[in-house]
Amino acid sequence: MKSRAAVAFAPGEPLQIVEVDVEPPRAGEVLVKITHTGVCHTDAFTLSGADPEGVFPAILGHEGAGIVVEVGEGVTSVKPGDHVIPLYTAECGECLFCTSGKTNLCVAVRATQGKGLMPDGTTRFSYNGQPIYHYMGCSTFSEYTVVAEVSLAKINPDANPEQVCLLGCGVTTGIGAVHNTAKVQKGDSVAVFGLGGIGLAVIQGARQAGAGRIIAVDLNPDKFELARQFGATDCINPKDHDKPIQEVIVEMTGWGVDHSFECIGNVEVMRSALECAHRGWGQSVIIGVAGAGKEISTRPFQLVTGRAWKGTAFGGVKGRSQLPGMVEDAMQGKIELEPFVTHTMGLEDINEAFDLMHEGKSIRSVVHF
Ligand code: NAD
Ligand code: AHE
Ligand code: ZN
Repeated sequence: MKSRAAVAFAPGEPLQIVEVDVEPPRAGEVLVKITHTGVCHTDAFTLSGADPEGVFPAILGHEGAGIVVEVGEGVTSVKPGDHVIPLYTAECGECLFCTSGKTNLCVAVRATQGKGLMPDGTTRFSYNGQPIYHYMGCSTFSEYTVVAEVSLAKINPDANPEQVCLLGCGVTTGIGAVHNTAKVQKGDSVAVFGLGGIGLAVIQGARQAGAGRIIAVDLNPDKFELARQFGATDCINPKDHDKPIQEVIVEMTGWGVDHSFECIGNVEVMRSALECAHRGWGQSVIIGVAGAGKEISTRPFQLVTGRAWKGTAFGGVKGRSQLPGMVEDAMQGKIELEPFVTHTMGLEDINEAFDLMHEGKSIRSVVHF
């Protein structure tokens, strides 16, 4: 079948809106009509060429919502008409990781996913007879996409897709990082570096957890209003200080914060986030994705004196078993999504979503088909 899609033909170039060919779903696969997709910084990261797993030409996008159109052989958990959210972190329920009870990092389709391929090692997309790669097992920048059955969460059909698509990545990641990875407790202090969709979701999660002080950090002061609305108690801009921001936060709090979160993808900021954590027990969670070749560093003394460095993917959330409940939470107002959607646009204007992100003007742009 034909599908309108935004194709990344080469790194660093704007996406091109073209009509691609989509093959039917094979065994264990599902054809989904995407109705809405958010644009996450990770899409921009891969488009920039900094992603070691970036392959081109590809159809990016991994924060979508849609409706099942057709299922391949053996698919039993979804049927045509079901409303779904594609998952870049699959949940097969059977692999070593799924059965460990320790992680959401299912490996069922991860190896082929990282190569831009379906689990059988081929691609369902082509343009003028040339293959187009998939992206993060989702490729939500296409009106029709094919995903593995294990990469689909079935959700309440009454949910607002323009908002719940954000549970496909940004909001789930931030909230999940707070509850599943850091396990923030009532009264704990928190510092959040980077106030995009991820950082603001961390703030929302921290407030849900009953955190005491929530210190929000960004270079762009335009982000502070929404951060306060979500629950930040202090907003600080590193540009306003003549000493390292970790020193500022340690001075503000006495010994540092119980939990810090890096939501940017900047290895220097990752160091600041670790070093503003409380002596003896503070922990720092890396959420941001750093480019090829980047490495983190700190004095080992920072760890010797009790700080811990952690990381999280998709907020530790198991997509098929936990995301439907998060959609219900959003429908009941327990998770607030509306303020994240600062811009909406049709697929033809998707490059504007990337421009708005780079200019610091948007939190989330949601593209509709
Ligand atoms: P975004 O671009 O919307 O937000 C980033 C924010 O960081 C912006 O407000 C920007 O002004 C701020 N910033 C940039 N440099 C800064 C600095 N030096 N100090 C302070 N603030 C700074 O991005 P996003 O969509 O919120 O994504 C954030 C990061 O999280 C990205 O690296 C993305 O790839 C990553 N991410 C990771 C996961 C995961 O599962 N681990 C999931 C989603 C996104
Ligand atoms: N491809 C990159 C890694 C990118 C990465 O870390 N992705 C996050 C999700 S970002 C969503 O916006 C993730 O889930 N990581 C775990 C995984 O299995 O990909 C690289 O460095 O190769
Ligand atoms: Zn994302």
